[in-house]
Amino acid sequence: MRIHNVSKGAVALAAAAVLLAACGGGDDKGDYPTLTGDKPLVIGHRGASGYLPDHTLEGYRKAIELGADFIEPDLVATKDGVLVARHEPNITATTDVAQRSEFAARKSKKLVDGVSEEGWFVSDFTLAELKTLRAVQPLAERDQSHNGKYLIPTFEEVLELAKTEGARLNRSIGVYPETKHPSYHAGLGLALEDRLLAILGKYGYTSKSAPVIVQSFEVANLKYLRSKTQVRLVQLVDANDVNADGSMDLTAPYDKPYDFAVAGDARTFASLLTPAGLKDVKSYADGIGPWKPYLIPSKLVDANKDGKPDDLNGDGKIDERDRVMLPATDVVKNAHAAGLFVHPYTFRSEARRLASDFKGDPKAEFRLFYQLGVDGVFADFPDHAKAARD
Ligand SMILES: [Ca+2]
Repeated sequence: MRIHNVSKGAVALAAAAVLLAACGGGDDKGDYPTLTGDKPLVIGHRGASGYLPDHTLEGYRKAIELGADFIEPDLVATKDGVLVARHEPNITATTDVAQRSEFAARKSKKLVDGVSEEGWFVSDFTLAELKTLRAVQPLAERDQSHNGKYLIPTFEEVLELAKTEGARLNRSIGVYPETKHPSYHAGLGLALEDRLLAILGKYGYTSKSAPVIVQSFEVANLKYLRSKTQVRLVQLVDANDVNADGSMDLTAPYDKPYDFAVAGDARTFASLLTPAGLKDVKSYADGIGPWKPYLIPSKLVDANKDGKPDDLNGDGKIDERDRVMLPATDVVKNAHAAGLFVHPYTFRSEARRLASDFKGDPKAEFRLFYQLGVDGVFADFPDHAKAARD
């Protein structure tokens, strides 16, 4: 998923604490306000990306060690058609490729979903070439000490890790792959879906009970996958930003699934979350993965009506810490009524990413969303998600 300027989370914190205390008996089933009553899933977003570079076997292993139920590889295709785990086709920010003189000539400009990007792209490298690169931590505020150590894993290596770690720990470790930019990959002649299906088939992952959930921001590829497999599918729901008043900013190109843009379909991401939209999503998917402010928005405050947001924590800048949580929307309720589970993204624990309500405590944000009934959370710090749940 994209990195947004804002990210949110909290209102009835006291109520949340009471509710979860009532659930403290340790029963996994029936006690949570989820679709099934089961515990919400902890999904290690890009591994344990709060601690280690995104999409590395070391990061996924760390997520498992921290208690993640699922690990989440984003999938892109190499020049020779191998699915590997990277957040984006453009690997400039997540690898050391820019320092590799042997690949200097591979730098190029490409259109990804209508947006021009410059850098190094996975589709210009064979798997063997990609394996000579090393991952780096893309966020400056996070630990840079692991840069240059870890390889880019293939999707099969991620499935193997989940299988062997699951056997070793005697618990199910699910894998939650995202098909990244399906239309873009199809345009390169490197369509992701059949490659994904072939690998899942090799592992026998073809049914709803398989430890796999496939996610995408586009719609047509999910419909295609539904015609070929019964593994669980999730419709991701994005937006451009959140406005000062807490409403969603649906500015193009982040206003709608890219295949809708290509097809001239007027529906937006928000259209997918109306009761009618959710019913349609249920025809091809098992759940939704909305950006979390669709579930509980937050707003900036302007108490003195001077047209400028108030700096609530007085640090001289305006960010998440100056936002106040608003009441929850009906999205979780309506999704559950449609039979869809809800896995919002992305929960990030740094204090600057938490709304004022949470007072710097990431667990308070998780508790608010668990109380609302979400069925899982994409978390950069899976240990915090687990601690708040358990
Ligand atoms: Ca501030």
